Amino acid sequence: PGKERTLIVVKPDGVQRRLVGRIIQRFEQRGFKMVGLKMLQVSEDLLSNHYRQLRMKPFYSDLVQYMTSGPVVVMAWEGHQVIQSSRNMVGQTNPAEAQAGTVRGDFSLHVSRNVVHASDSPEGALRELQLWFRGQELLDWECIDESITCE
Ligand code: DAT
Ligand code: MG
Repeated sequence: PGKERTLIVVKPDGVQRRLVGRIIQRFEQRGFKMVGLKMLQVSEDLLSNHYRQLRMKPFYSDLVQYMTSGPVVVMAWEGHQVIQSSRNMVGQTNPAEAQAGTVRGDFSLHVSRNVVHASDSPEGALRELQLWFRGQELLDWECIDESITCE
């Protein structure tokens, strides 16, 4: 079965609060492999594409303002069922409903400042990885523990 890849974004509040290292650590310790990483200031263009299904929501303009308020850290992670597993690791959209042990459940309070983005489906992950990364920014490399963590 093909290995999945997903997009994780540490949002501006996560960067401001110096949570990047702890978020990366959770994905590393789970056994996922980082295949892309960069810091950037998001353009409204990219963001309106990324969140295109939310354009009609009442919170949309606040969401754009927040997401463009400062740098974000964008990551691509690879591994067995990484899309669903990372959604579970990130927790519910509303931090008040997110379980303890999840990123949102451990580090955030309010739905509009929920620290991290994770792709929600194989189609979404593919679309978002292509949107946020150039092909050559995603690396194919072998990690020596792969034959141990996965069959
Ligand atoms: P998720 O980020 O869990 O995939 P989503 O795709 O439904 O959630 O929404 C994208 C982001 O939009 C979410 O992380 C935070 C913001 N958002 C969603 N619902 C909101 C609401 N009711 N009020 C304010 N912001 C909201
Ligand atoms: Mg979403």
